[in-house]
Amino acid sequence: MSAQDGYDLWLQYDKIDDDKVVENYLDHISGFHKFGSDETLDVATTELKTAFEGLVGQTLKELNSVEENSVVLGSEENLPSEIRAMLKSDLSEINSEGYVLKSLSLNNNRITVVTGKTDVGVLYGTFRLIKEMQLHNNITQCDIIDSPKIQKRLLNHWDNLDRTVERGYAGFSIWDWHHLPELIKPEYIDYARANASIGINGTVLTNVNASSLVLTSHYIEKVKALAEVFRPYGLQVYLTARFSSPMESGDLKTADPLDPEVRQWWKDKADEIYAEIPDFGGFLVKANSEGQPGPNNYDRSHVDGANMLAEAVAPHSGIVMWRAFVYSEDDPEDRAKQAYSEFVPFDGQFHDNVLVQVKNGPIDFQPREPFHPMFGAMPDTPLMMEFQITQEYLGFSSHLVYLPEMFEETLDEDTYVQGEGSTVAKVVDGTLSNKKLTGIAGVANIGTAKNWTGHPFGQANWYGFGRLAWDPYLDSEAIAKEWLKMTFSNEQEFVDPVKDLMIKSREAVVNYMTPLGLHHIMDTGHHYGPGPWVDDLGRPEWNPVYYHRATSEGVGFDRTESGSDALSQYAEPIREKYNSIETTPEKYLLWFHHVPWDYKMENGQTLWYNLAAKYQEGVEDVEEMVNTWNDIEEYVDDQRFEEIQMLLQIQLKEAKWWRNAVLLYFQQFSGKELPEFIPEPEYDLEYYQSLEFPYAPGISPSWH
Ligand code: BDP
Repeated sequence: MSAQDGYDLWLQYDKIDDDKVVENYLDHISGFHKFGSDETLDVATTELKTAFEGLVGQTLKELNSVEENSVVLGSEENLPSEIRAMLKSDLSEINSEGYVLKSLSLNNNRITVVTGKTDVGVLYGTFRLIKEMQLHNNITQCDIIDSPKIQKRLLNHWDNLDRTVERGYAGFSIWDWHHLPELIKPEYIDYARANASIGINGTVLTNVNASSLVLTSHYIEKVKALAEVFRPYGLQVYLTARFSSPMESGDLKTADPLDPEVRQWWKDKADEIYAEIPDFGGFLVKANSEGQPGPNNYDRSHVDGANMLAEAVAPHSGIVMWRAFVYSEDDPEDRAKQAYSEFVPFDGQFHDNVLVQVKNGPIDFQPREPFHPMFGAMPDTPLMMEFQITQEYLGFSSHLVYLPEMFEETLDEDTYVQGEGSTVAKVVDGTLSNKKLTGIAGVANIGTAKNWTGHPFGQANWYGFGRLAWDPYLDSEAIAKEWLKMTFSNEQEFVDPVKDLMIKSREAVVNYMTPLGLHHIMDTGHHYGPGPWVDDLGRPEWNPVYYHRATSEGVGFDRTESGSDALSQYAEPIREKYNSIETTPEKYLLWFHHVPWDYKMENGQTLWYNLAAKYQEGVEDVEEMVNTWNDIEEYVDDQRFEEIQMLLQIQLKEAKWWRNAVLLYFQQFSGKELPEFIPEPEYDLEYYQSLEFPYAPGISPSWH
């Protein structure tokens, strides 16, 4: 097998090694004909040609007319009326970005039509046709209709202008600001292709801890150059807006959102940007959070701030994504409660073009969190989901963790706000409260690494995020399978075990890092490795001890009525169910309760025993992953096989490190022996506590 550096992602068009499949494709496709002339249609046909030629090894000719065995591409309005008539009812089922892929017989000619309401729809349909071939599916009887269920499907890059990436573990930022706008790198095009292939339609280029420099005309030129590359792929650009920009990139004395000059400054800025980039998406804002400036600095509210920006971009159909990731500096309230407390009272007050962007859970991208209680609690405000694709708290790019399994868990959770079945997915896709504007964002794991994401399996998280953004009801297992087939091999003997490995990898990381509802016990700052002992940072909620609250009595954060009462932010029956230790799902036990070490759990064993068992299980899960991978060597090229093999060894080593360090630490409180199934720890607690990693990746200068 030839060496692969992973650059081609899931868009690998190597020749299909099954002759029957190839023959079948050759029998049914011999050329293409397009209706319309548009740069998007051009990229669609170019992609189809490249894919076809690679997959079946024959040139795909452009035809002058519709002939037998042609692929016919064009948006609804450009299709000839007879084809349009045949597809009338299919076309009535899709939205503006959806597509129809259909085998038809036209004047006795067999054809395959790829159409949509717009050329972007045609592009998405083309990628679907290509995918069908990559998956070796039969394309003789195509009858596929699909539309995205969420409108704004965005990547959020936490990329700084100096090319460092906050929480980035795959090298530096792919945006080469210094050489823009003149130098257009092929990576920009391939980035856009990859996103279009999974339906991602927007990208926020800059870090939420924002620099106002990007709003200067010098940088707007550079942003414009990227926007032009991305436009044919249906990918809009967005920027983060630093709230104090009128004072920093402008020369105003204030950034007070109610000050007329400030409001005018933002309007002018928006006009300036839109004059260069007519399809600019809008702004993403982190305000009054972790030291970022915001309206609160002027005693104004989030609504004042968001609406001011919304007014500036509204004439251009832009949107504002206002982040709800806030926890106030002097509020002693449970951090898990703060975003809800601060935002829910504002329900219904934001302008129509504002989305409030909420992280999946109430703390911060942990290996497992219950869903954020804001979902469902603001029926009159469009809430946008924010997932983190980069693995800040999940082993960076050294650990294989398949995140779509986790995304799916959150999307499937029932908020019960409007009775049973009020899932988070329904809040996000707008169906629960009939929202017009909907969105979902994933914090990107992309960098200058040759394979984009560092860990080759990190690509699956980018891919899977895109798929779930398109349809939040998809099954993460099915996504894993298609990704594996497109990225590695169609062989069932490969796909089945590795798909299982991927699915199990999520619970594995929960087990070896934060089982039973533990959270935020990573070492502080870089968040690499365990640090449950850290207790000396400036703010209480920056310290892991704040989250686990271990004492000789027990461990866990009491969020019931007797504790912080964060539970009251959830609807019934969650509130009642989770209020008692007995009825709380064990996976959330220590998230909601402070539990005695001797507490007898469902299996009759104590909490201490079960905690140890979970850590051990986590290590064994990784051992199983190692074994599974070793068994599939023959299906993967040497380069990727060996890289993943080595990375899994790092993961195993670190899983053991987690188990040993955390259990030795908690043992001080439980006062109990380690159960006999825990191997003698390699080092003592003092050793684990002494480890320092000053150069762990992912800390951006915005934190210094
Ligand atoms: C935390 C990260 C920090 C981000 C912050 C955010 O540690 O780097 O700036 O979230 O989302 O997870 O704003």
